[in-house]
Amino acid sequence: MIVPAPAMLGPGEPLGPEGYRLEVRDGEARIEAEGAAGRFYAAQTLRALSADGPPRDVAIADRPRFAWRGAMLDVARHFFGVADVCRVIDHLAAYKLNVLHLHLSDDQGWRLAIGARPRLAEIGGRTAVGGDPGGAYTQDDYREIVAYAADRCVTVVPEIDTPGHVQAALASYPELAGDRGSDPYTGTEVGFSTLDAHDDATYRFLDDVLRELAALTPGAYLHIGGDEAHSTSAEDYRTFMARVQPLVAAHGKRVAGWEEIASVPLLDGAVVQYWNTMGERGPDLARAAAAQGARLLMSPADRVYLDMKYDADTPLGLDWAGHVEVRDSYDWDPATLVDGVGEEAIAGVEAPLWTETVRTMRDVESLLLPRLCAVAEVAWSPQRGRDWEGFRARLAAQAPRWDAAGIAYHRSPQVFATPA
Ligand code: NGO
Repeated sequence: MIVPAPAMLGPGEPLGPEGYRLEVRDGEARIEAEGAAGRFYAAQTLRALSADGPPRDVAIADRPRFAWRGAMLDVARHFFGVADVCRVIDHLAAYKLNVLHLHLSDDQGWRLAIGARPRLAEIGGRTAVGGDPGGAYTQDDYREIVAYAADRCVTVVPEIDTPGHVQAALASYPELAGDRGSDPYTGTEVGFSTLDAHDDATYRFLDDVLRELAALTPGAYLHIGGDEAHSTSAEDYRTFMARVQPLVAAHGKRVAGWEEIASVPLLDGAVVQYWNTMGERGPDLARAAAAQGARLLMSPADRVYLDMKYDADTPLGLDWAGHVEVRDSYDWDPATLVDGVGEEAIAGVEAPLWTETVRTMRDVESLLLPRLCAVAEVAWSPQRGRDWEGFRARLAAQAPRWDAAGIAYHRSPQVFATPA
């Protein structure tokens, strides 16, 4: 029936900005909500209830467990145009996810035109993994994505990855590379590139980028990456983060970053994205973030990295964090994942889709669905209202709709009796 399962609030419980009451009686629907988001989610629920004909009578009182319910698309390793990104936003909105994090820059490509630094899109935009075609959004393209998302109650969180993962920027502006090399890069190694933490030109560059990015961003957060800066010393990383965070704040935004940023002092209001379930530092970094008063965004790779293979036969994807089947994405509780990081420290849940091996929308959808539905329910529904068997049955019922829409979802044997 519905994905995700409704919270079923008691009569006196507040709906909050995203909650709603929906009553259907004798074919007539009545909606109550405090704001536009609540009304939108009520309508999405009604749409799901009406998918196979007139809805039966129901009374639902619902609101989300977490305020940040997201997915990330890496448009840097492979580029996806406006229409593709809008289709991904449609999938998010259908399951009441409200954040699209766009990974806009990496070693292999730079994907957003910056007026003050035109070579970023011109040169950095040309490349992609494996010599595949590149691409970059004009600022109008980007505004179109942001507006399409806003119409569906989705906020775009843009990421410019720093101080590592910057080879496309160095190839565009070799003076930022010093003597470290500025050749374009189309491989898939990580951790070899870095900005210079001691060069003022680095911060003039980032100020230009962050100023234009902030102006394009109605949401509160700019994501500054911070992951896998293996060519930046710990001391330089600290220096760099102490100078970049105030730039974000100066443009009126809050900082988001991968878990590594918790190793340095953070500005108030920062969000730290926990991800690395294979390394030893992840849980310590998550606790360090909470101890600083930052809030955690839970993206455990062995649960919600949607670029991980489902099983050994999955043709696409990576497996450094193991295989991630639908049930792995569903059967976990964000509030008990890391000792010392409880419900109140958690901003939400986000599922990243990295695209080293992902080149087409069919590729994207086969990794996204059905795991995105599991992520959506983890982020929306209270833990006590969730169980795998019930979810599995509701998920299987989605398939005819996906078939009719020509969506290339993965027919996981955990969910579907018969393969494709
Ligand atoms: C890591 C790495 C990315 C890779 C991804 C592949 C983070 C935060 N940094 O996650 O560069 O694309 O794994 O799964």
